[in-house]
Amino acid sequence: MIPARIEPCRDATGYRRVITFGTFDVLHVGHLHLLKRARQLGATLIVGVSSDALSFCKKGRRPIYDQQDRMRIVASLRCVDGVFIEEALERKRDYIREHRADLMVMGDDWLDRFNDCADLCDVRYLKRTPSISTTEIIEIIRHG
Ligand code: C2G
Repeated sequence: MIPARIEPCRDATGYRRVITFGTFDVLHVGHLHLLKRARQLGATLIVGVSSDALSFCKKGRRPIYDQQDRMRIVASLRCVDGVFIEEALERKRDYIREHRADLMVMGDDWLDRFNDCADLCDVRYLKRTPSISTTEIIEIIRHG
């Protein structure tokens, strides 16, 4: 994991450590909106970036950018305090514990999929940004 730049300090309304997960391949504004909103909910945002192997399992294709580059790009965002590799969807509970998260945020395309973690931290699903996805971007680049 790339260490957090800022030491967490809980404010009166927010969470201390927010965690989220994703492939973040060919980063676009949908990703950015999700990350910024997640960060606004807490003092620190930690992002689990899916490994190339996990990404292949989820999407059935190799990501355009490999995991190291996707990690570098996400880690360089001002709203992100730390990144690590997400090896498996089923390891959510381990990651929440390892990173001492008190809130997990996901887009609502994953609605209710991770409710079993609610005994470890709060779980919130944010509205997905409409009309944009990496898959669509790849299609447009391929076929115009
Ligand atoms: N997202 C969004 N709006 C979009 C596209 C994506 O809000 N138009 C959100 C997704 O809902 C997700 C995050 O951005 O919360 C990352 O999206 P992906 O890279 O597509 O992530 P995904 O492959 O769905 O991985 O453990 C769960 C996962 O690893 C999620």
